[in-house]
Amino acid sequence: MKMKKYTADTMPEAMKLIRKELGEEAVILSSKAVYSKGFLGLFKKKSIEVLAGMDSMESPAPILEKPTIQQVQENPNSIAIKKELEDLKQMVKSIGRQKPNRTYPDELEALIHHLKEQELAEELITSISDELFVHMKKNEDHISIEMQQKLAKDYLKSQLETFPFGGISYNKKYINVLGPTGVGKTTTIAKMAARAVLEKKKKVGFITTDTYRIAAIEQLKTYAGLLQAPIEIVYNEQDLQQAMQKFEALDVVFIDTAGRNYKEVKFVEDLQELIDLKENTETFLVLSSTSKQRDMEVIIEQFKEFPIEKFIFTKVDETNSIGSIINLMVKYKKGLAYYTDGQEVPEDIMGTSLDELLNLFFKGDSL
Ligand SMILES: Nc1nc2c(ncn2[C@@H]2O[C@H](COP(=O)(O)OP(=O)(O)OP(=O)(O)O)[C@@H](O)[C@H]2O)c(=O)[nH]1
Ligand SMILES: [Mg+2]
Repeated sequence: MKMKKYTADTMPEAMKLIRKELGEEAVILSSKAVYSKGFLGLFKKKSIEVLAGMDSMESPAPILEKPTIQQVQENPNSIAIKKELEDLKQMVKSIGRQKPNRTYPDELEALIHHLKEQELAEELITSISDELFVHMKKNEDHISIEMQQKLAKDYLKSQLETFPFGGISYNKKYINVLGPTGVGKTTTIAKMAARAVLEKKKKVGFITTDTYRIAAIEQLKTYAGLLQAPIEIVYNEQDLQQAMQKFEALDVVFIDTAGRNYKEVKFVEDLQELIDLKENTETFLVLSSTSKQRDMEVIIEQFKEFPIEKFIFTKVDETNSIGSIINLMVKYKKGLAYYTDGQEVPEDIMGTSLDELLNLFFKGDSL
């Protein structure tokens, strides 16, 4: 067992030092606040002293032979030594079993477990855990589960509050909905359009560039029919220009594209040029929350030429972990327009606020 004392101004700083030197397997053995003497008892400076240890890999414990009964009889001190040896062995064993998170007290285990289950990014989990630990140390080693949740929420809030939330802003006419194949773009457009008509009394229209499949056109036509809204199918730039003219009197126009259109660079460039992206268009990137985070990152990179301000996450009903929503927002500095949680049009769509997202995130049953 390697042990070392660390001194730092704050607990997170001490933890950083310990992690750097001893690695993730380190365990905190004790911690206390120490005050420097100061001048005439004034200007005292507080720092944190932490004793950390870890089961050192470089210097394995010496292999000691079990004392035999004969030896015990021969040496009366050996009973005490044997007892000490056993204690030491137990200690080393239990440290060996401790995984990285065991550097935190047991009280925090349920919350940390929940964050892990939700697949929140490791850095975010570490920052939250450190904050909770510091709070505990300041409060005689006590922290309620409500307080843990509150502090965790506050931390995530501080990471997310600068990004835009909520659905369509309605200050742009065109809503460009991008995303890979099958994530639910067309279904989500139908949900958004229904809300625009029913709740906001907007005059809406649809443009689809998804000309690969008859079924895809029919799918959007069906929704347009239900809303008694016009739809234009565009095969080229000229069609698109004509459609935009036809829709001059409308308030909101949804543009649906097939995921695979994005493989055609020329098409995408034309589309971008035609629609005055900055002035007239609000662009959403649709991702399925059932996808692996790494795959979603590749997709986001693919769409980075587009002025995407907010994500839409679909299929939240089909997953138990939504940490990737938060991870990706933080990583790519994007907002969240909606999340969708089912196939029913128009019901299964939620225009979220930051608080609603965090409530959803902490709703899980593992807490
Ligand atoms: N469970 C669930 N299914 C959804 C949700 N949103 C969409 N879907 C389903 O996902 C499937 C694909 O939806 P589409 O809207 O056709 O997807 P798309 O992105 O337009 O697909 P392409 O046009 O082929 O690129 C459909 O079966 C939808 O009903 C959701 O929030 N939850
Ligand atoms: Mg589609």
